[in-house]
Amino acid sequence: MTSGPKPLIGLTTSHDIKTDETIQAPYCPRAILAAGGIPVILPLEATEDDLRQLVSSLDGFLFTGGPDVHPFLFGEDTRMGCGSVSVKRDRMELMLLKLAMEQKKPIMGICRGIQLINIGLGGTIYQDIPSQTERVFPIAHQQPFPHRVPSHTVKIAAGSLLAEVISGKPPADQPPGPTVIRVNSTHHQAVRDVAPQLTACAFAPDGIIEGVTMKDYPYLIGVQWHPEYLWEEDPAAMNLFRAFVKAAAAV
Ligand SMILES: [Mn+2]
Repeated sequence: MTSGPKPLIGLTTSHDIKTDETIQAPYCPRAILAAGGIPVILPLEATEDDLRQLVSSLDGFLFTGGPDVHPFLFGEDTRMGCGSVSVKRDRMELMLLKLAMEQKKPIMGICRGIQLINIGLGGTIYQDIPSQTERVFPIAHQQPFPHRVPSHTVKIAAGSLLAEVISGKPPADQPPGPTVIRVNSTHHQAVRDVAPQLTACAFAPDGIIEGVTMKDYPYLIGVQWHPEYLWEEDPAAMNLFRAFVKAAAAV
């Protein structure tokens, strides 16, 4: 790691719509700390001016997992099978995404995060994978066992930033062909139409998109799985946090 001050990583927080409390599970903050950054939990009620100041002051932004994104935000009515939403969180995160991108700050998205980024840039998502897709071998994207145990494979496109980050090696040092890793899976929604500026670069065996990157942007990676439950034992998951924190340190 660098010897200077540690990069400050802003994290979006969970919102319990029944009690209106914000909740922060410790897994993402622990992973950021382990990767050499300092996690900073962002307030749900921050105004646009507050967020602009936070974006200027912090070095990178992690869009964390959480509930479904409201379908109106990608131009759809609410379909049967859609889950609960937080209007407050949708609003805050879309504002944060816009401001963070204006200042070209490194961005990472996890689960809801990849979907939110895709929607913010004009893409769509499946509101409910099982009822909206036909798959020959339907992967259990809501895995039936604990999050720390991987459940399906993901194929990562050769030459993509994600392949480089996951392997920790530059493209020239990677074996030819896609990189295959084992990931966990706790989602019933997923990226459907990829936003014009994004590139899908990771896929589950049933074709569901599990990773995106953005060309012509300093650093943006979204993943559909949850590396924050895997990094202690899985070098690929640790590399995702390390590369993000390193990119934030370089800002
Ligand atoms: Mn999955």
